[in-house]
Amino acid sequence: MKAALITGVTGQDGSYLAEFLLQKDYAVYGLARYCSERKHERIEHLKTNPEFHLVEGDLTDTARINSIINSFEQYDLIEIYNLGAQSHVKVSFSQPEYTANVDALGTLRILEAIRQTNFTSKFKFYQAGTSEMFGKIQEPLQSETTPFYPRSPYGVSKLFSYWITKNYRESYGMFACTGILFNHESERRGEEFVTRKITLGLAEWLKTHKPIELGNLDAKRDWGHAQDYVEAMWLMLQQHEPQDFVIGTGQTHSIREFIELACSKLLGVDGGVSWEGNNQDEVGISKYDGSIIIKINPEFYRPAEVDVLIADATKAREILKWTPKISFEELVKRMINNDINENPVYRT
Ligand code: NDP
Ligand code: GDR
Repeated sequence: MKAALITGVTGQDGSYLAEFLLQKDYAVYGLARYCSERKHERIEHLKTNPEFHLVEGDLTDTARINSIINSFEQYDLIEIYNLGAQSHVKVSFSQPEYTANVDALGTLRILEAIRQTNFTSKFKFYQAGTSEMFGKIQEPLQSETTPFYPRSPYGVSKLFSYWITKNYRESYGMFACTGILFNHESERRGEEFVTRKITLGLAEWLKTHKPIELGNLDAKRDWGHAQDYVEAMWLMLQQHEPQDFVIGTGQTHSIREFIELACSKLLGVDGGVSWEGNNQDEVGISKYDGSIIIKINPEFYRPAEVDVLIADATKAREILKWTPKISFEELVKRMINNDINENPVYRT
């Protein structure tokens, strides 16, 4: 009898991971926060599955985390995927303490709860680490051995979680590891992250010609599709030994390139966007009808920026046999199609 507990099950990754694990015959428990309106759009379709159970709780609530962890004794194997987090980098600058409470101490609460059970060896623990821990990059390609240099309260909090996970592994022999995942997006991506903001913004622009307001267009990210990345999380917990892995595509693209590709998918190869002006006065103009698609709003700049990220996922390729299946172009196409067609894909 095997069970999985997913914190952050209502989020992008949590919803894909729950689907993935249900197909593999796990009893899946998803931790969700109490909210006044119990609408969990990304997982609504899973609620009728008898193997899927919602558990109410919050990562800031130690007693509740302890009681949830203790409730799993009946199972032979329990995999915990700690995906719950205040995951927005910009928000972490305005809410640093809350971010640290959830993203750093939340991890410690789970690890300590596992350690205090009398069935610790039944657990395997996955921590959702991030390329934001590399921040101001110290090597052109970032691997498991690249030194960290986080650039936000979010990145610093996640780095605490990385080290505390390693510490519990080394101190208590727990099966606990961190996946250092680079950006991954999807049709279910939160609306405040730049890729979804662009694809939803383009859908709106088609109807109303309202320009999309963005910050830094020159940052570069290594973007993959979330569906590929949840498989990597699971693979990490199927290894004999707990180890940390970098997961990414090895390719990087700027926000500007994402916009250009999204516009060409939307408006055809002869459509697309051209750029005029500099810095805060820069605008992206539709080649199709000359109207403004993109404007800069300095409100979306960050106090400290992560300029470029590129994964070296050689270790994952060699040990986990993991490679991403969905290309950057396919990712953009899927997101555009989804948002233009207003066709929610929250169903399998
Ligand atoms: P989302 O922001 O989509 O989901 C975050 C989840 O965490 C939501 O279910 C949210 O619940 C939950 N959550 C937030 N605060 C708490 C809390 N106090 N107690 C319990 N649950 C909470 O993130 P993603 O799915 O994109 O990412 C999953 C994880 O992977 C996160 O930890 C993120 O930091 C990390 N990560 C993400 C990457 C990416 O590119 N997507 C890359 C690398 C790491 P609610 O719905 O109630 O808000
Ligand atoms: P990121 O993702 O910070 O990499 O964190 P996000 O999409 O928020 O930003 C990517 C880059 O785009 C620039 N940008 C904007 N970003 C947002 N959100 N809104 C804008 O209007 C905008 N304009 C430009 C940003 O400055 C940045 O450089 C994501 C999250 O999922 C984290 O939880 C995760 O750990 C990392 O990816 C890997």
